[in-house]
Amino acid sequence: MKKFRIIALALLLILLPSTLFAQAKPIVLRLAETHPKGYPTELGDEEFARLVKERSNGRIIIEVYPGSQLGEEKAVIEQVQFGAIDITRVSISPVAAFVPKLNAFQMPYLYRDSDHMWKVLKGDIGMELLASLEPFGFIGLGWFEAGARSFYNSKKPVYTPADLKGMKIRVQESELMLGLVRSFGAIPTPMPYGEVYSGLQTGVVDGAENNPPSYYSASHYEVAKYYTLDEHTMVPEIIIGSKISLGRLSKADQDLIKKAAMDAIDYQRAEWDAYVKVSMDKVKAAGCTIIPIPDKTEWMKAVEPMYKQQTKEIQDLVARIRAVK
Ligand code: BDP
Repeated sequence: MKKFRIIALALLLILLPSTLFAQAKPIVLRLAETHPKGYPTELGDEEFARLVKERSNGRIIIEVYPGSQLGEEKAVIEQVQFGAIDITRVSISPVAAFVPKLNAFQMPYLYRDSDHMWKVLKGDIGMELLASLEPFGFIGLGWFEAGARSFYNSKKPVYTPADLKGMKIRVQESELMLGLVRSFGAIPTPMPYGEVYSGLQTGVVDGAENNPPSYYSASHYEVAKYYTLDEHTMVPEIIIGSKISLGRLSKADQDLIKKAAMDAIDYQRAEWDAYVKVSMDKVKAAGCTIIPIPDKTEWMKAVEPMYKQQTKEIQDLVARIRAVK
């Protein structure tokens, strides 16, 4: 009996620290980010990770991998779908290839302004679209700001859509963006973000389109100095999790992660505004030709037919978005 008690005690001493250790081991989730450290979306990711760590008392750690370390966006989205990457922050543009409904959010000249877009994203429609990602293998966590996208090129100043005619323009891997560039009479060339700089430099493409922070931070301004502020789209960024990997966590932990992503939005938006100013100052100082387009009527006219070409589902969503006051 005594011998049995000694063995039991010894076992307890051996097992106790290992169970304590097992409990203390955090859940580590990898988040893929295209942009480099310090870019507003990356800072937003860091804030999201900080909130998750703090609110879970260090039980859940999100490791941010910036600068496309885990791959370009399309490949990363696929890996998230398969559960090989846990979370990513990407533009909704390439996600729409997997979840077509999202195209509604990147229609040209859709939002009245950024406030209108944020009312949509944080309201019922935004929540509905995040939830609609689940059947496709993703858990929609939240949105980030990405401002407005405009054309830039290495050839000449562009003042009207007619000036774009025949130009080869890089687009994201998105059907809708291919159509948009064609509406302006230009030739769309889909290409991963990481290849755009050399594409512009070697003349594989004449131009591309993006917001001021990307134009500046990816150094595209060095090789495409004409930037026309036509602001054709406002394409929100999205944070998506893998249904396979996040699905293994408890409902409470999934909710904690979702809430943290939503709560990181305001921080990211403030960082965004600051970085837009820095970017514009830098590209002006570098001698880029910035062409403001105060009256966008003819730009809007050129893309108007795109609205009629959309599915009924998207047309209905567009109508609801426009009705948000
Ligand atoms: C930037 C987005 C990034 C996209 C990139 C692109 O933040 O997620 O990958 O555009 O054009 O604005 O591919």
